[in-house]
Amino acid sequence: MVGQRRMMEKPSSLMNNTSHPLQDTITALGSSFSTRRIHPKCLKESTGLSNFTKAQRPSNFVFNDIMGFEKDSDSGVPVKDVKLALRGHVKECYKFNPDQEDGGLERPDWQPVNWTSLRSHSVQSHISKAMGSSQSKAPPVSPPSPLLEQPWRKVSEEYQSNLVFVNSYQPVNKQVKHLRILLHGPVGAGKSSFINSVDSVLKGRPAGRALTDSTSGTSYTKQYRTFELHKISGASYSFVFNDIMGFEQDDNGGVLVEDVKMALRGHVKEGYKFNPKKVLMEGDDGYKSYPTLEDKVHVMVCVVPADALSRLSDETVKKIREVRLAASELGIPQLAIITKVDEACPEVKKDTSNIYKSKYLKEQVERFHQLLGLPLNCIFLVQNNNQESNDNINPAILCALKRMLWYGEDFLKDQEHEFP
Ligand SMILES: Nc1nc2c(ncn2[C@@H]2O[C@H](COP(=O)(O)OP(=O)(O)OP(=O)(O)O)[C@@H](O)[C@H]2O)c(=O)[nH]1
Ligand SMILES: [Mg+2]
Repeated sequence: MVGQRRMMEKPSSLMNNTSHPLQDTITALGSSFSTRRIHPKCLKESTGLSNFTKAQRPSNFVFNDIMGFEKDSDSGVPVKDVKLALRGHVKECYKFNPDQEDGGLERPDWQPVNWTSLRSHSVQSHISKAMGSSQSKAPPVSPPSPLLEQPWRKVSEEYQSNLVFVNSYQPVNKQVKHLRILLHGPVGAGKSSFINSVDSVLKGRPAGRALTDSTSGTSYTKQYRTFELHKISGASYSFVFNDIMGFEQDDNGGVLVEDVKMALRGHVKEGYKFNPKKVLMEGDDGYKSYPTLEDKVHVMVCVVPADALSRLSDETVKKIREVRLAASELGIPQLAIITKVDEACPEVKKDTSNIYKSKYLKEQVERFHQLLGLPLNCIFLVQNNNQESNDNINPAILCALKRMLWYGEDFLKDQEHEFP
């Protein structure tokens, strides 16, 4: 076996797992097979990782453990020696010599091939034999499910109560009419789409006021815009979204970090067209000199796409992090939504209600948590409502929105105490 003990962990754990479907078969292969793991001799001899060791078991097959390959050509097992091992020329406990380019094993160390002892019995063929047929194959072991049994965040159960909360939400702080949510993140992440998603969920029909674009590359949204959402009655909800230009990979395009910081403090006027080459300054047309609490951002949401999370450039991550630190300094709470979950996970594409069951997406949440340092309970998964309405999408969107309102409300309450 080429590799380290890690490769033995699977069969070993299988032997120790009495509920595994192959356990009966493996037990039938030898009386003490399932009770003995790796022979103590093997463990001792292979500690240095450079010996040719045989893990002996009182059954019909053995494992050979050898030194591992290493990145450097002058360390690790020489390929030639592995080839010799394949042909049975390596004696038990032979110490590999990585220094010799052509393979460390000289002719005097060769052992004559004993074809009888060398006959390779794969685990597979033993299982077939134990099953009574040399032709029959081992029963297929189903791969682990890509889904958790239970969702790690319950969004469906809370859908109705979240809807009631969002509909009736009013900021306690009477200095503001609306709670302001700023969306930022890489270009094409789904910031504008998220605004449409919320609008769609609340209207119960598709909505598309925030214009979106499907050709990725440069920022589609270029202006600072506030979206007030309306109820069927015509009244407006007590929160607004601010949509801004996205971060681009290189420094020549996309919104500037300093401009996002300006937006956080309420200095960016409605309709301001971001200039990727020039920071908004006091005295500029788009600069609001005396922002009120209403103009300031009350909760900041970073939007990132699940299907490209692993490809976010260092530069983009740096920009997101800089903005996060600026928000923290201002005491502004921060959340994140991971969009395009349907593109990243086929199980979710099939059925969006699997969103919080997907193991892969949970990993992405953890990855983003590590990347940015945001607490796990502040990161939400969302599929934007970019096609026809899909009722399974709505609970996750509302769950994220409710948390935004909660956190923004806490911030506004604190401001009430600071500026009564
Ligand atoms: N499949 C899928 N596509 C999405 C999702 N969210 C957004 N999109 C698509 O992604 C593309 C970009 O979305 P936008 O909402 O324009 O992204 P943006 O972050 O506003 O982009 P910029 O304004 O350019 O910074 C559009 O074609 C959307 O339809 C999603 O959850 N799933
Ligand atoms: Mg946009």
